[in-house]
Amino acid sequence: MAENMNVQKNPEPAKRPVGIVETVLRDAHQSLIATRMTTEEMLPIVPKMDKVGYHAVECWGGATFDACLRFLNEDPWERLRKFRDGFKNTKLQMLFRGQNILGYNHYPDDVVEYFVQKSIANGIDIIRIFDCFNDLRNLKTAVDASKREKGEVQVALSYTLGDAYTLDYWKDIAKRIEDMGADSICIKDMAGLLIPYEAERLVRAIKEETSIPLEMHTHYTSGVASMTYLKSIEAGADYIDTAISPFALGTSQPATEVLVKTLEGTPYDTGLDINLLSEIADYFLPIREKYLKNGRMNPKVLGVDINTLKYQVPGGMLSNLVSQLKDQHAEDKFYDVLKEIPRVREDMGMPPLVTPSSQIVGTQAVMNVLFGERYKVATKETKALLRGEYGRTVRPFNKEVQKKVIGDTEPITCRPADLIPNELPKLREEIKEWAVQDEDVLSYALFPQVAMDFFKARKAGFPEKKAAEKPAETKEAPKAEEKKEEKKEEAAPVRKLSPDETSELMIKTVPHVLFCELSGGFFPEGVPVSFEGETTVNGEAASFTVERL
Ligand SMILES: [Mn+2]
Repeated sequence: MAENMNVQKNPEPAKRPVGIVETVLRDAHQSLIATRMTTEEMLPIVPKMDKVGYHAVECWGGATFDACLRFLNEDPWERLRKFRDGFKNTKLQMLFRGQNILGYNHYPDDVVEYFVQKSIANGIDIIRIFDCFNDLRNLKTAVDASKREKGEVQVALSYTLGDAYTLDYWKDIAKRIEDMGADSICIKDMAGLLIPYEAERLVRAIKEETSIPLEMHTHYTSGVASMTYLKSIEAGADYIDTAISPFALGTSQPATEVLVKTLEGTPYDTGLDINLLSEIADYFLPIREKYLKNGRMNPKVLGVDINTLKYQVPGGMLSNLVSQLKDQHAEDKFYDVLKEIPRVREDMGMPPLVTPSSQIVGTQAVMNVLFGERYKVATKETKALLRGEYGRTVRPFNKEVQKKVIGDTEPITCRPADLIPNELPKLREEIKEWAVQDEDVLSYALFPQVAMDFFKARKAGFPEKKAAEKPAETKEAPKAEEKKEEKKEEAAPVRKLSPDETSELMIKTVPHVLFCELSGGFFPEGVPVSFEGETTVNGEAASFTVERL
């Protein structure tokens, strides 16, 4: 259609204020300090944040749930209720991994529905729902449940690059999201791959195709994020995700104050008060300093990771590779693995690389290189993926590879959760002596072992909480030991693996290790991490602790 270039009736463009979604209470600290900010550190600033006029505050979901139970001895539901009490005027937003809820595998529909119901009942207004394959079948139960509970539904596209991901692909999926009944769409660029002019094209295309608001979510990892936001806004994006400056940049989001100032006096003026924002920044500054000092925030993750742009692989995934290869004394294989990643991704149907697919592809690539033969050994997750248990990918799986990995097993083509029976009644029965609130069954459904440890600690009055207040470097390893001792007393004896055995095991369990630590965000290189897990060795239960830099 030809544009009429001669008529310029509007000297002043129409106002289109951009909504700001503040991420400091969820994604920002998930990305920079492995989700370790405590409720106690968050609550004092809530009344001030409530005065800002954010479109929403993202404060729950993603890895926060897991981290509360696993590392902070906190009840995530209690945290949510405290936010709800404090945020009287601001919408609360959460991130929800479709049929994976806040965990790493698919859960039955009754658990998904009850989780949505309880999230909204405890204070969530907006639920952002995504699937790592963009398989909309995996979102349907969560979307329908959110609508039933009168929640605001945002469906997020997991952004990625590749031949299959054309503008038509994104337009089509955006249209289908609108048709599903979503209240808004989000372009979720978890890796920082979306460059500014590409973002402009993408936003324009989606805005042409749909009439619901569009939100942009990206990370600063590759250094382009604020430019990407600016081009997106000019092209029609309605909301952007930003983090208050002490928890911005690096693997986190662009800084809130910077975007607010940039848009000031333009048609996109957010209307937010820069002085109020700077008071909020003042509050978070000492918290940043604390985590820098204790090593939880590593200056390395605050810079630009150019590998993200060069290899189109999420920055966190590359640092994972480095540490996996180090563990195997095979750092010289780094470039072989880098070449193997796109091949594995292709074999697996070109999925976006986001939790959990990024870990599955990355680990399988490592194994293919280390074992000297592709798919000689396949992880449990690779097998599940090639059986169709994570859903449908944009391209078909490589038939030969599939055959080699799963043999004659018939892959599933239905929505994976159709094959998972409901289990709430059974779960309620299992924890009835420990539950103190309805929500406990949901914590247990997602993270059975972690939740059970939490319930026990809660009953005992959190004796470990004092120890947890010590600096990060020293606190977790001994804590893990203590927990294991406790388990030894009450359950069947569990042998603790030696460091050598653990190292061997690492290669087999890496996906689980990463699932727990990564939880949808990045695993910043150099951040000290400890992880405990259980496995079976020659049919015997064994526990292990992994610590690495
Ligand atoms: Mn994110």
